[in-house]
Amino acid sequence: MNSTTTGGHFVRSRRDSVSPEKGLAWQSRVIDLMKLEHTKPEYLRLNSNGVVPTLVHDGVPIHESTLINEYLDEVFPDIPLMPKDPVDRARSLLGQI
Ligand SMILES: N[C@@H](CCC(=O)N[C@@H](CS)C(=O)NCC(=O)O)C(=O)O
Repeated sequence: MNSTTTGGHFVRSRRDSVSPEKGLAWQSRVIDLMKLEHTKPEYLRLNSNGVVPTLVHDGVPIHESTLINEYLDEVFPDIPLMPKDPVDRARSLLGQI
């Protein structure tokens, strides 16, 4: 997957990873909250809310964890992150709020 996720203040040592859930290759970009990197203009251009995480896929930034999961399931449906059953999906989404 040609994508970049920005996230968290915990430094990842590997810059290229494969998502264990969906088997997609992705590249991590660390945003250090302690250094207020999430408030810098270059990050705010990706995520105007100034919070992590942000997914950048094919040059398009997407933020909000729930929306990122829904996007990934729609674009890469082979291994779904969310349950197919609407009730189970609603319960899962409630757990993410
Ligand atoms: N609703 C957002 C919440 C994101 C969020 O609050 N991220 C925290 C880290 S877990 C953050 O970036 N905090 C920095 C700040 O609020 O200044 C989501 O689910 O993506």
